[in-house]
Amino acid sequence: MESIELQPTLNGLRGTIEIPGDKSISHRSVMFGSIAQGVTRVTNFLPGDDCLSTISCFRKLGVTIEETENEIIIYGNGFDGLKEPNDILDVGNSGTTIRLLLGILAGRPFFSSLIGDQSIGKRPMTRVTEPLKTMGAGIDGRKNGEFTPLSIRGGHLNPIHYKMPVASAQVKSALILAGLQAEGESTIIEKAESRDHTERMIQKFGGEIEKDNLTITVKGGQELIASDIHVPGDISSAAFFLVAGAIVPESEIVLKNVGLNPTRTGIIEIMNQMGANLEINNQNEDAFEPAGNITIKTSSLKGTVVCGEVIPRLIDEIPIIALLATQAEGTTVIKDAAELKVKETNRIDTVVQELTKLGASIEATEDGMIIHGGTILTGGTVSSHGDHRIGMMLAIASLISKDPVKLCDPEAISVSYPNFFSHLNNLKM
Ligand code: SPQ
Repeated sequence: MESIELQPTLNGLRGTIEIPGDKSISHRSVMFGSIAQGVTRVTNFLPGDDCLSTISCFRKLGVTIEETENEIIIYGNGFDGLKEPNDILDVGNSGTTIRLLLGILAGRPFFSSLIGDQSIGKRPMTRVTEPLKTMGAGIDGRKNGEFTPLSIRGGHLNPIHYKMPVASAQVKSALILAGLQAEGESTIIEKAESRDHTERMIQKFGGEIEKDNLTITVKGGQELIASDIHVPGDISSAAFFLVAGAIVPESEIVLKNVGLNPTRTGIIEIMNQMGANLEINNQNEDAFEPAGNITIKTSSLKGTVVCGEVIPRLIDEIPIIALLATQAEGTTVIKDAAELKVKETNRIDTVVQELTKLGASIEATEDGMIIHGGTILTGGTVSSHGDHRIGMMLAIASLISKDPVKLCDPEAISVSYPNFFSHLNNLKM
C-alpha cells in the first residue's frame, strides 16, 4: 500500500480502546527472557515489526522462542546460552533492538554482524559502541563504527564508570546490559532521567541495581531468573488518541490499560498544562510497571513551553504534541529536543515539513520548534517518510483537516501500532 486517502471526521470520536503493549517493555521482555535462566511467559506482547525483529535476532542467537495467540514463551539459558549466530542479525527499523543487543553481545565471546534498514543506517551508534569498546568489546563498522553494518566480537568486560553525554534510555540500557556481564561494579550517570524499564526489569528477574538520583550502579556476574511479564499498554501509542480526543470536537475516548511509569508520563503533564480535559482512573499500584485508564474529552487548549527535564519523558510524543499545539490558543515552544534529529527520521524537519503542507504555522529551531496555534488545517498530500510516529500524527491531523489527506507510506505505522487504523475507525461515529 503506497498511500491511503484519509477523510476528515464529521462527528466526534467516541468509544474505548484497549491500548496495545508497550514497545520498549516488549523488546526488553524478550531480551531479559533470553538472558535469564528458565521459561519466561510474556502476555500483551506488542506484535509490531520492531519487536518481531528482536525475536528474530534472539532466535538467530540460539534462543527458543514460541509465539502463541496469547503469549510469547522464551526458553532462556542465561547469558551463556546465547550462541554465535551463523546469519546476520537484522534489526529492521529498530534502534532499541540494535543498541540494547550491542550491550548484550559486548560480553559474549563470539562474532556477530548487525544490519538494519535505511533509517537505521543513518542513526548514530558511536554513543553505544565507544563506551562498549572502552569496556573491552571489539566493535567495527561503517565510518569507524558510527553506522551499520556493524560487527562485534565480545568477551571479557571491565566495568565502566561513565557520565552519559546524552539523555538516552538506549545508551543507558546497553551499558547496564554490558555491566551485568563485566568483572566488577559499573556506574552510569545519566544526563537527565530517561525511561527506566531496564532497571525495573532487572529487579523483576531477580537481579540487583541501585539508583541514586541520576547515578545507576550495577554489579557484574549476576544470574537472572525467568519471570512472567504482563506488558502494560504503550503510552506512546495512547498519545495519538489522547490528542485526537482533545482536538476533535464532541469527542470522548477511554484508553484502557495505559502504562503510567513516571519516566514516560511527560505527555500527560504537558496536556494538563495546556488545559486538556483528561482524567486518570483505575490506576494500579503495580510495582513493576504501573498502568491505568485515561478518559479524554474535547478540550479548550492553550500554548505552552515544553523543555528541560520533561523532554526525555515525552521524546517520542513530540510529533503529536506539535499537532496538538496547532489547535491551542497562542504559541507553543519546544526546546532542548535536539535528540529528535536522530530518530527514525529527523523529527524536527519531518514534523515541520509535513504539518506546513497541511497549513500549520510552525517553524524549526536548532533544538525544537515553535508552533503558532489556532490554525485550521487544510488537506493535502503528506508522507510518513517511513517513520511510524510521523505517519500516525498525520493520520490524526486528517481528522480535523478541511479536505481529505493523502498519506504516503502509511505501512511504517506497523512498526509500533499494527492495528492503529482499525482502532481509529472504531471511534468514528
Ligand atoms: O527503537 P527506536 O527506533 O529508537 O524507537 C523510538 C520510537 O519512536 O519508537 C525512537 F525513535 O523510541 C525510543 C526512544 O526514543 C525507544 C527507547 C527505548 O525503548 O529505550 C528509548 C528512546 O530512545 P533514546 O535514544 O532516547 O534512548
